[in-house]
Amino acid sequence: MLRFLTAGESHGKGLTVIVEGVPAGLPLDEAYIRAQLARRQRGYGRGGRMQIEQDYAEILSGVRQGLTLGTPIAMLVRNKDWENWQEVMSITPTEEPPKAVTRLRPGHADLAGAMKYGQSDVRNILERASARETAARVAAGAVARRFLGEFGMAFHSHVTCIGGVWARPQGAIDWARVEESPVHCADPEAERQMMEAIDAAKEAGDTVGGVVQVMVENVPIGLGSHVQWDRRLDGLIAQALMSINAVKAVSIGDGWESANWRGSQTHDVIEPVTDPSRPWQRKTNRAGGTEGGMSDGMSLVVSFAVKPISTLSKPLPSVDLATGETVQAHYERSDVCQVPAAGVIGEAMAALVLARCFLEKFGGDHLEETRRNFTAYMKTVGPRGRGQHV
Ligand code: EPS
Repeated sequence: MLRFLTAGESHGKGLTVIVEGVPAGLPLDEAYIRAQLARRQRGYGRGGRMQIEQDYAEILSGVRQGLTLGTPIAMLVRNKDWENWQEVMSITPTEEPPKAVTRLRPGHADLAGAMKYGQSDVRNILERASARETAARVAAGAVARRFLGEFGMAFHSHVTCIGGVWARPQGAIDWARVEESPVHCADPEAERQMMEAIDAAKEAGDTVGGVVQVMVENVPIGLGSHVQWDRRLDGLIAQALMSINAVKAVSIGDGWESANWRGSQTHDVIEPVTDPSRPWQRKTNRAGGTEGGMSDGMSLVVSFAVKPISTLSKPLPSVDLATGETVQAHYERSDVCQVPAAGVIGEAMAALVLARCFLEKFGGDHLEETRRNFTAYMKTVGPRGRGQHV
């Protein structure tokens, strides 16, 4: 079973992550993980922090001579900004106690966290609630992605909306263009308008959210299961994406749109196979790659909505935690738009869920054992009349 845990505060020494359950024999290096971390840092509308950091995950364990050992993989992403926060974030008490953050930000974890954990300094909540933690998830996700890449799976994301501007990409998505795009968007016209929306929000001291679509190609049929609620792939994917900071909605395939359609317009017709490289063929992929809680052999297509960041340079009215009086919410610095970065985090979370389901299906303590199991299974997949019996 693949699992991972992260630790670390936004302005502490760094973020750590342990990924357990990766089979032995997987080629893995820091450069591969670094490339994913760099993608997370990019995007028009990010704030000052990303100028300070150059995220790098140092592998501390679980890899030897370029190959995983099957042991827990521990990684450390140092916070460069720690240098500026050593007093405030000191592990041992300082002579002068740091000034408490008390001006609650509507929309952040400040209020509920302070109540739940009995804190009078909101910093004790916001440091961990910060989306800085997602750097550790992307490092873990890079390991999962590297593993699934061995089986042909490819992960992408593109931004379909920022600040009410919707992309209308024509035809197949040009992923190289998306990577080059400052807002990770496939539609050049929408890209321009999205950047204008970010500029306008910045000018107004405000923030903008949007929608990202994650796509995973070559997902084998049969990951997840229909037999129990907590084994359904769609449910696992939704939970993982919803757990990303600021995500407020998840839609698989044409999930939201299908509420308006009839069944005959919604479901993906099963066709006789004309492409011999595929065991099954569907006319459309409105289901977004899952049916009955299992992958159906089509690409996984999931969209999720990211709300605008709650730290505003022109803060909303709020209440001071210490005095109960009306104040302006706390502001140090923030991003105006984090939607492109959310896509990279979404890819990482999808990879972690899919790797877990993949290992549940195929097992294997060494990559070659997993590969044998996978290859044997794939030979059984297809119309029974083709002689591919289980
Ligand atoms: C982030 C680091 C944070 C924020 C952002 C995400 O750094 P800092 O708080 O030092 O500016 O830029 O987090 C938020 C916007 C938030 O509200 O928590 C990162 O590494 O992604």
